[in-house]
Amino acid sequence: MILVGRNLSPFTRRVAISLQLIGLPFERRELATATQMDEIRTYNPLGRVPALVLEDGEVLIDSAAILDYLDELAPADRRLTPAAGAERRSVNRLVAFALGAMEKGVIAYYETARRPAELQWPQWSQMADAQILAGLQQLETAAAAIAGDGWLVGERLTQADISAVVALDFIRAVRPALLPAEALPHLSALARRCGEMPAFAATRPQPPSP
Ligand SMILES: N[C@@H](CCC(=O)N[C@@H](CS)C(=O)NCC(=O)O)C(=O)O
Repeated sequence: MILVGRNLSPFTRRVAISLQLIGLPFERRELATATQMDEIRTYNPLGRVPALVLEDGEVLIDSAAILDYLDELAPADRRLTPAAGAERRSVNRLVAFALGAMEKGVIAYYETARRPAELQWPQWSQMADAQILAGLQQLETAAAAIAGDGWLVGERLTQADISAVVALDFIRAVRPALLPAEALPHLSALARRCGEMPAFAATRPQPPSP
């Protein structure tokens, strides 16, 4: 399989980490949306990452759809989202907060770093920042309830942990001023713990160049 997209894209990174944790081998095409859109369109007509090219050439798009397929391939004890029940709903709820923070992070980053200064609308990025913080705060509350070396939902690491940590790392990379070092201590502790795992360490995003 070939994963298209860079680790700075949190949607791509959560797929990269999931592939590694499930134990599925894959190659990377680290294409950037800002400069390599034409090539990205050859995989996804929308010009978005991630895309995952399967062995037979079929191309999956959108991280949620890709992760849904990866869970189909995973042995039961490596599924990242439970197949049914209360734990599935809890994972999906936390993932929705993480995805919301990621989406609003992309918006705030584009508005403040990519849009020409004279066209920027500060209220727009401020609203996005408030939504980022609201999403991350929900993840912090869930992380505060973790006992010891536990996980956000159930007895083992799930997509909730992956997406929560990826969201936090992404916001720290693209909106560093939004989160002082002491902010979100429980979520940060979870991120440090995950950061020791090769799948997270090897995909850590670099802050974008100015
Ligand atoms: N819902 C999509 C979001 C993907 C997304 O927004 N990707 C960004 C990169 S972080 C992108 O491709 N942006 C370029 C664009 O939308 O034009 C997913 O989960 O895969």
